[in-house]
Amino acid sequence: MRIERVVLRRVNLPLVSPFRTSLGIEYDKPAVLVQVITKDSEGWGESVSGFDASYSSEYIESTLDVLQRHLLPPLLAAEQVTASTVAGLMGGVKGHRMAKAAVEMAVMDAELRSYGMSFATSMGAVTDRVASGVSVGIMDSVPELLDAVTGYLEQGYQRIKLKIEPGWDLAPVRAVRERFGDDLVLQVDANAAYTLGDARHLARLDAFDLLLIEQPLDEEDVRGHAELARQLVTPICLDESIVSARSAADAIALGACRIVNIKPGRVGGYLEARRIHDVCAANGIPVWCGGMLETGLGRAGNAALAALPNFTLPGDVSASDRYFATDITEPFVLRDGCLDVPSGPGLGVSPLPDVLAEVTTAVLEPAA
Ligand code: OSB
Ligand code: MG
Repeated sequence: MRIERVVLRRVNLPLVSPFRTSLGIEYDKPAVLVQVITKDSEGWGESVSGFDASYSSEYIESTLDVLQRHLLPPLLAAEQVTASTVAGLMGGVKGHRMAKAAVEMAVMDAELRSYGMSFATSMGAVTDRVASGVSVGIMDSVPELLDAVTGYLEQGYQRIKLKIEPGWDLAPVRAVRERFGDDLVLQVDANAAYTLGDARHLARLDAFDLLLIEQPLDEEDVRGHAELARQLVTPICLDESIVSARSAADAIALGACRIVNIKPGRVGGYLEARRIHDVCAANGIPVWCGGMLETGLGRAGNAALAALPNFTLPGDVSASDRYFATDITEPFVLRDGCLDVPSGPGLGVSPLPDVLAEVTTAVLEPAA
């Protein structure tokens, strides 16, 4: 298909409650939305880059800049662009995976809509509902955390992930395990807040029967994770360190992780996400779908991805109301601890024009 126009929107959605991690605190969720328009179809993509470069080197303004300056011009000039060729057309640009992921997502959505095929079907989904977990931020006190977890469990979330950092690790984990019992599926995420020197401290988490510890060390410290893995009983799961199928294969070969968190935005898109899923499956490594507080657009794609067969653990694919009072699509709701995988053409959801107008802070259209 030929792309006639691309419209970029910067949006900002207030979060229902502040989200604090070892990286900082977020009150709003920003995103760049990419709308690809062809003669007979249109598609939507969402970039997961944040306000700052604390999670990865990308951030919202870098995404807008690289899209306009480097990624979109060759696409607008190309006669033919498809989901499977768009990565190649952007291949002259190093890195910027979050920006590339948003473009690929929009192209894939437009293409699949023109065929009437869903993301789930095109990627090889084997289920129409996915188990939903929730990522719980760092709180001011343990009682406040216990209240938040109680609320999520009452709604039916199937597993709890606690954000941790030095000074907020053993005590909150112990309190949640004691309050909710041994059956609670519980895991933690450090967002790279520790060093290998903390190994003995982190080993104390072994007492709490965690499903996994996510990204304890620096994203580039893959060998450190392998060393840490030898000192912990709790399985290590990597998030930030896994940026491609190749990095996943390397981390697995080094023994740096027994589980992988796959975020399409972080790895350059849904097609690379599927390749990581396949590499992990071939190595007996279970995966789950991470999240970046996506709007309903990214959530739709993530739910479809999480329906692939090796996504055997509940993901950070929570209902819309865990994040926003009003999502920009029809809201995703929790039903028996699961989200339905959209089955309509493409993402199966579209932005609601009124909400979109309300959250949009800038509209940019790079010239063809
Ligand atoms: O590390 O998984 C992470 C949100 C922003 C940046 C990094 C992370 C997260 C989450 C949120 O944990 C997961 C979600 O979207 O619910
Ligand atoms: Mg993480």
